Amino acid sequence: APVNWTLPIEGMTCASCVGRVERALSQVPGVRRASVNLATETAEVEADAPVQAATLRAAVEKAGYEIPAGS
Ligand code: 9UX
Repeated sequence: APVNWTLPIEGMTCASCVGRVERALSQVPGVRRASVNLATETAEVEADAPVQAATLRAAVEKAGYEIPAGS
C-alpha cells in the first residue's frame, strides 16, 4: 500500500522553489505524487512503501533545499 509523508522543507523562498522541490521529489522512483506548500514549508509525498526517507532527503538536497535531519 502507498505511504504518505508530510516533510518539512527548508530554503524555499518563491514559487519556482516549490516547482523545483516537487519535481525533485516526483522523480524519485516509487514516488506517486509530491505536493509542496510554500506557506507551511512542507511537502506531502505519496509513495510506494519501499521509498526511504533518506532517498527523499538526498533528492531535495540535490535540488538545493533541505529536509532537516531527524524529520
Ligand atoms: Mo528563485 Mo526560489 O532563484 O529560490 S527559485 S527564489
